[in-house]
Amino acid sequence: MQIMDKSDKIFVAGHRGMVGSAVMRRLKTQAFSNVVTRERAQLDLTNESAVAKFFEQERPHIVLAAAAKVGGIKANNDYPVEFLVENLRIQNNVIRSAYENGVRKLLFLGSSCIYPKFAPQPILESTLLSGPLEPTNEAYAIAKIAGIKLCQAFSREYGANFISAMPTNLYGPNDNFDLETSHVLAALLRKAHEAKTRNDRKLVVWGTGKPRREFLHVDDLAAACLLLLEKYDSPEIINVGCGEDISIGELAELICQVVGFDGQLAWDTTKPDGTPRKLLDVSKIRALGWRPAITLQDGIKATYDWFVANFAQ
Ligand code: GFB
Repeated sequence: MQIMDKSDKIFVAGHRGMVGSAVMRRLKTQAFSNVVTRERAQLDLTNESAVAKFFEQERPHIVLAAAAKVGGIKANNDYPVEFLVENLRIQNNVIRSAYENGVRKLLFLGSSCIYPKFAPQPILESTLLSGPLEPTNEAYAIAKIAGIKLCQAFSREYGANFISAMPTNLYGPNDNFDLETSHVLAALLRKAHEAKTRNDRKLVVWGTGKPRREFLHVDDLAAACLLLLEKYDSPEIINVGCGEDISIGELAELICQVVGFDGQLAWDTTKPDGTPRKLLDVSKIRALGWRPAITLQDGIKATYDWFVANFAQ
């Protein structure tokens, strides 16, 4: 077991994103004093030589690999080339340079979409690569699986302490609220807010509303990331979720209630449902003593407040 020192140099890749910014907040409250970041304009993580040079100069002790091209079901389905190529480049550059520059520990973030479309629920870590993937996010999932396998290869071949966590569907401050590329929770918050503002009587939700998803507030994930960096030293992947799921229809109703939109829901079934259910088995991380602290209702309220303060017109 390897305990982090508060003065360890920690590189957060992707610190402006929803996950990276939550990790930054958490590192600050936990008094980690030596955090390194780079803006995208200063360091292009898809550029192999630029990443190598950055690692040679900075030589961080710990790396949190939270940089990725991410998006909701539509973006994933429409742009498989970009999701595959960009994510492979970023993770190959970061993981390899981390090893070559003596990084003591690296945490790679995957996604629950790496599991087979029809994996038994709740999904055990051991079901990875036991069946076909959900087609709408296959490219992203393949990239993430390659990242996991690269961390495991560095661990097996060279003894690196590179671990991988699989978060469930995330939401929270700094989420993407663009309706074409966002995930469902952010999209529905924005749609409900705008429908309320315009006094619409109808809110259009994609798909049938039947798929079930598990939602975790990103601040809970950030706490899990720090715990894993401090306590988890196995190359075996580990799930991070709240252990409960909800249908998209129920989520839409909850969001309308929080936002105060009292019109009707309408279903656009020309849009894909995606995987029918994605609920993680979280026994492994629970055994390490981690529990999420934010209920879905409270998390949605807090995210709506953030959206109103930072995004809404
Ligand atoms: O969050 P989401 O885009 O991603 O969609 P996935 C979840 C469900 O919500 C799908 C429905 O059944 C959507 O059809 N949905 C309803 C909507 N209304 C909307 C809407 O306005 N916007 C969006 N985006 N969805 C993603 C993967 O899958 O999950 C990624 O594509 C990633 O690879 C991420 O892993 C966590 O849960 O289906």
